Amino acid sequence: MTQPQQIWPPEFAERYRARGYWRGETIDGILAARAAATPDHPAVVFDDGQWSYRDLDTRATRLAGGFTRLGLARGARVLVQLPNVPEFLAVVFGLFRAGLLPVFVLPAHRRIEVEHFGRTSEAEAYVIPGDHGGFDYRTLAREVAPQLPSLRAVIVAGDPAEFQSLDELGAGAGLPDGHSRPADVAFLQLSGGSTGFSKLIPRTHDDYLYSVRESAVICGLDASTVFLATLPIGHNFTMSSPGYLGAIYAGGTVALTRSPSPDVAFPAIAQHGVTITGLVPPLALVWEQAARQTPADLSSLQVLQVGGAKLTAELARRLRATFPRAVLQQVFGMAEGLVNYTRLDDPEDLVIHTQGRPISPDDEVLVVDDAGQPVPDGKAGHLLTRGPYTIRAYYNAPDANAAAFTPDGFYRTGDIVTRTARGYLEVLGRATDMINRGGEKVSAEEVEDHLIAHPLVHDAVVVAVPDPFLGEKTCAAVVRRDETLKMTALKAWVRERGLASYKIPDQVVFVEAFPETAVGKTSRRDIRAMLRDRFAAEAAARQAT
Ligand code: AMP
Ligand code: DBH
Repeated sequence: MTQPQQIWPPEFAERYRARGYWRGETIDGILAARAAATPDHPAVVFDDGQWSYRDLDTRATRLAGGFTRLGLARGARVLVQLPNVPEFLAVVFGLFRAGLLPVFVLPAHRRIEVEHFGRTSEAEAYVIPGDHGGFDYRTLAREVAPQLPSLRAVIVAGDPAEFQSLDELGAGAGLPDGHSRPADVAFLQLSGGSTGFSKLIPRTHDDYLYSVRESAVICGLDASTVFLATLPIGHNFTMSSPGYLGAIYAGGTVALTRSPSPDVAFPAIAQHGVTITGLVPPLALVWEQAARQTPADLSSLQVLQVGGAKLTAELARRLRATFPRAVLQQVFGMAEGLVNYTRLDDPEDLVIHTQGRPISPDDEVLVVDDAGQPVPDGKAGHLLTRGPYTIRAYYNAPDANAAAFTPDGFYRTGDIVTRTARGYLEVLGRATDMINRGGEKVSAEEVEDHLIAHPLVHDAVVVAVPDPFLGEKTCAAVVRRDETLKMTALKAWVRERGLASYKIPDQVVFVEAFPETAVGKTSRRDIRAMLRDRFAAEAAARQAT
């Protein structure tokens, strides 16, 4: 097993350093610097309290000591599956400080995913909440831990049962700075999993901090910023665009809410004086409706970001009307690197119709046809990119790397875009079979594998079908072996196999056979078209009655 690394060719690394993008800082070093400069400023505020920069820094240092005493050596991987609670920040900064690598598992992930991330990263520890959102993560840990031979410890933020208590881990002596290094990998993010399983994305302190620092400038952050982490805090958007790291970089405050729903999040905005937050489009739809009649005072909100999936022009217009004091900002990013923003002073037309332009003058963007030839501005093509904060390789994934990167190091994003003459991008869709279910990415292949494992399933193909609420949702076309197999049983099967519930097919359609291409392969394109027609016909029939 090789240590995670991320390597740019020397001439690129030299350029990125010479231009001041990579500055030789570490993420935990930024926290230490802010704690030294403004120790009493609130770093994180939550339901029933707040931690100053001094508090957060002290907790991180103590946890760094605790993790080290577990026997974890520099570079070891730690699964972190915490919700939006202050302990998340203490744990993550503690790991950075000890030179340990967090792997950002999302609270929605279940046995199959956690095992996959644990095994591919050879994780040595796993940090969970006790109960959260009506789910007991200790039960999950009991299932997963025996399958992960590298695992030494399960640590619980809450009642630990037979596991280790996070409070106790952070009660001993701290570990001083100096264990993390700027050019080293700081953590492993998760890809959306466009081909089968989600891959691990190694990001260095240097490259990530560049994107964070510039994001903070683009989004207008300063010490008066209060960033509300509305989406899951482990996600790349919430972490860095500008996210909680941007807020801390600027010496501002991170506010946390346990739920993104308006009845919880709106009072939190009013209570903490939130100035900026980020949403995915389905949540933006819910907020837009709730904001029309809320008694909560949302006037502190200066910037409302929407990203992760395509925001329709219609919803963009409505958001601007319903949140007139806030600037709407579109964010088109990926955990692999490249992030695009509409700028705060951009004209309405760009904010409504585009997904923004890249952070850096050194973000190289290519829009190419199927043969790899550049297409003119305004024409649709595949988005390829390379730059000072975009990875050159996934961790331990030679096959995926061969497919996802060009020989000269461009990342194939899988997105179909058009580019305007001024360099703004509009996202049209995905070339691959990843379904974007309102920002939650579902790999068709992964779900198909589970469906096909059912003894009564002959074959299965999962495709995206349009959904007015989520943008896309999943539909499984299934050729069954026996008519006794019903939709509910098939959904239950997928659930019982331990997949996150957002991956369970929204719809199941039984068909006699799949359409085929000229060489006899199953044609996803035709299945998609068939299902689209079928749903359109059903919708029309419903309207007619
Ligand atoms: P992930 O692999 O989970 O980091 O997801 C990144 C992908 O999400 C991108 O490649 C896009 O397909 C999609 N995405 C992110 N932001 C946007 C956006 N603002 N508009 C359209 N698609 C987006
Ligand atoms: O969807 C994403 O992955 C995403 C969206 C907005 C992202 O990683 C980001 C901003 O940094």
